[in-house]
Amino acid sequence: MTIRMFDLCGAEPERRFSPFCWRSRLALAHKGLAVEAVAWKFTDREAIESLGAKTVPTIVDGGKVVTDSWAIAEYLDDTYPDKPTLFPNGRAEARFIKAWTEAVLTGGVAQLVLHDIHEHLDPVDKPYFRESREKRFGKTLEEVQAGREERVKGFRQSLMPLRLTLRSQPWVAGDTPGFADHMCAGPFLWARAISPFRLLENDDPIAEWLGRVLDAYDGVARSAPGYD
Ligand SMILES: N[C@@H](CCC(=O)N[C@@H](CS)C(=O)NCC(=O)O)C(=O)O
Repeated sequence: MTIRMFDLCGAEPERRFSPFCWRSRLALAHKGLAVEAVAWKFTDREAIESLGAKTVPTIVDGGKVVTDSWAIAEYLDDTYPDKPTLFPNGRAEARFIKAWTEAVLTGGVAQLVLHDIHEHLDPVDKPYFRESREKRFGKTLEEVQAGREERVKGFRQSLMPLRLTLRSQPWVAGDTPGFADHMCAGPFLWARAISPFRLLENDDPIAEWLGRVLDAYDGVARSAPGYD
């Protein structure tokens, strides 16, 4: 049965940009499960609140609703154990990757592309996004993004743990990809979808790994609208 997944979109329904939704899209592809990725906007509250959810990704698998990208990954591995595992090194170590991507990577990317996100939203979503994010960051979207040409250097330095890992192995999870890769890739796929700004230098091992992520699973990420 096809799993339905509510997936954040921009003004164009095909432009999918949520870093957390990308985690789940890649996880579903890794499991080889059929998915209908339903375009969802920030202001479509009723569609997910009627399922008891507040954020996307939210999936519906038969009668089962699961929200939160980590909970979805655990659910998929528990429910479909005969498909390739998302946690080849166990869940405990993957939790560190989750924490690092949320504490360092996601915030770092947000500070570089926040206004670009706004520019790609449907007009109906723009006031909500501006108000909620300006409250969260304590400044305007334009102020958050200002000076990024200089600040990107510090961002690149903050990626050293990921870069060093990828110097000695092709995937964060080891010889083959896993949910650790999906979590690290989410923020880069987010930026790719909504911003022409270059986060990485071409010769960065992280850029090479990102190319592998884009091509993985029959190019599910590569074929999505974005800036290359
Ligand atoms: N911990 C959640 C976070 C999900 C999340 O924050 N999703 C955002 C989109 S990237 C969302 O749905 N935001 C709703 C809103 O801002 O109103 C997960 O891992 O799925």
